[in-house]
Amino acid sequence: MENREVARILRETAQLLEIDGAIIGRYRSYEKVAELLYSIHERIEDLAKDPKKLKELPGVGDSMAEHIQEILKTGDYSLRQKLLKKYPTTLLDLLSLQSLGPKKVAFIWSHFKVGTVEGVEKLAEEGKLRDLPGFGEKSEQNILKAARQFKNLSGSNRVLLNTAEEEAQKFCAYISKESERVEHVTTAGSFRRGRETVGDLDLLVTMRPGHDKQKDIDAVAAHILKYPGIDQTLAHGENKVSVILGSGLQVDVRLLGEKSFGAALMYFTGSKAHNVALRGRALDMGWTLNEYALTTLKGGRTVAGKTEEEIYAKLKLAYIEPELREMTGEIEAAESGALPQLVTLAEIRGDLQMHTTASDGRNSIEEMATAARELGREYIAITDHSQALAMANGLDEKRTIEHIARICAAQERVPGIRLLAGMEVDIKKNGALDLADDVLAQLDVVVSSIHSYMNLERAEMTDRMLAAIENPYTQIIAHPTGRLLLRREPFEYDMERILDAAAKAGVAMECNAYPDRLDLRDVHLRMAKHRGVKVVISTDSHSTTHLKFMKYGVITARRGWLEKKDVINTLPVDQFLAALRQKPKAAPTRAGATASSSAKSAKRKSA
Ligand code: DGT
Ligand code: CA
Ligand code: CA
Ligand code: ZN
Repeated sequence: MENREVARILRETAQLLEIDGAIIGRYRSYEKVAELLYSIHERIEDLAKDPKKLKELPGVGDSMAEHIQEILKTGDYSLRQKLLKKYPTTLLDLLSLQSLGPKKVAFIWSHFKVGTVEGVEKLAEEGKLRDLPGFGEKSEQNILKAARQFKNLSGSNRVLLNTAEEEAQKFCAYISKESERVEHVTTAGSFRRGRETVGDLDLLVTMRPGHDKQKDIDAVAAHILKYPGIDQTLAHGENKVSVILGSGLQVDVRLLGEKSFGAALMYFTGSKAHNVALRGRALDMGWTLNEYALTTLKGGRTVAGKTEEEIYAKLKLAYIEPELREMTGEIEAAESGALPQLVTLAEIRGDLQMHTTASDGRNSIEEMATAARELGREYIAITDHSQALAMANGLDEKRTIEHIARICAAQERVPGIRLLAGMEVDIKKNGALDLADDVLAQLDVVVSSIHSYMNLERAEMTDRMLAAIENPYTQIIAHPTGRLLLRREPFEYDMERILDAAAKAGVAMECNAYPDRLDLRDVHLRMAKHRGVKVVISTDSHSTTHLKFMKYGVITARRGWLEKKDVINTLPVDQFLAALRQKPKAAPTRAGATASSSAKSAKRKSA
């Protein structure tokens, strides 16, 4: 189990205890350990192997250690389950609303016996919350807003791209074991188009030539239905199997002969709107297009069907990459030869956001550098959090200077990849940066981002962002909208003004590749491109295992129509550094006073 999963169970227990009227010391003890688990770098699973080590953690005594062992062993905690028998499970949803703490939830529960998000939304709409002690009109509005957001975000069963990919890989590998009959297993649908979340997974199974009779298809279908990951079978037709996996993800599998492969792949990749346009185009040309083939209207002779490429060619269109098939101008562009040459993962040379044990990462500078080098990166920026993010053990000025020196020292030990000294510097409520200018001046890369006061009004948030962009030390804005997919809405601000300002200042916008973020998102990246804003795709890794998330950022960039020239971390390191906004060499107030040294000498050495 991950630390955060254990922490979630402890935190929920604390909240339920508070609602239950437990004394403050009791629920606080759970809360404190939950907070601790978010901030330590060791895996709780590893610590728990040695009971002594577990009890060395602050706030963990004999009984808490036992609770943690129970959670690790059973995946849940008996006290939490007991409390959930007393109260509706939906109270946990209510507790997850940012504007509702346990006190307010408890009050609403005892007063109205309302324990669901819908119920609270209704109370807020009817104005029944504002007069309660400790609520007020503003708080009622916030609760209403949070309830609506919650419904939007969680109302679907969509999953993140990486979750879908893990499930797809396992299932495809299993299906491929029927190797006598199965030629290829290919993903289609929204997953192939690289949408940020996936509703259900669509798989295409092609039968080997000579093995596409119904009895072979039936045999493969029978094999598929024996997949251990299946929770429930929804449908089993002639050439279709639909199942629900244990994780809740639905998978639609189609089985067909290789002659139809291109037509089927095209059809099941979608999007629906793109398919409709292609079918209309085929009709205008005297053909019909379906999942089996492109055929003549009269006589039904097959014109194309084996590959997508030949179908697009017959329709007098350049090949359209799956990421572009959303009916946002791709057909016109394919017609006139104006499709972009989309950026590829192989073109990415650098990764400009990652964390180490200095703040909230799991691995050391050297471990991150070695792992990035193995993935073929030519340069990385180590960007730990700054002091305002106390929860993540953010660095103040003194620690930042020490950290720069450590990055330079690590460079000596990890050749073959250039290490840039960076920081992910917090943008404060007023738009100021969280580190002093003379320290910012010494960094190779300043990445600025917002992690607090995320619910500001649109005008205030716009001004705050503009101030951060206009700060001469900001070079990259990280995860610019702050959204967390399926969990948190983006900040409210005027994106057009922000992008105009970024273009003018030469500040790069990040396409954060972390699968929970994908921020900027596709449509915003396309807006950025139109304005000539430079884009950097970064993983925001908090462990070496996250470095491979780069591919999700690239997919998102491709959905934003970005080309190699739009993404500056496709450049070799020196050109990349030159493409960044050039920040003042030293603080204007203390010119020359601190122009260190270590960062610069490292630059010379590894060039
Ligand atoms: P999702 O699953 O909500 O993330 O999105 P998709 O695009 O994967 O949608 P899905 O799974 O319903 O269908 C997969 C593809 O199959 C879809 O992109 C286009 C095609 N398709 C499915 N049903 C129809 C249909 O009734 N008409 C047409 N033209 N295409 C369809
Ligand atoms: Ca789908
Ligand atoms: Ca589907
Ligand atoms: Zn961040």
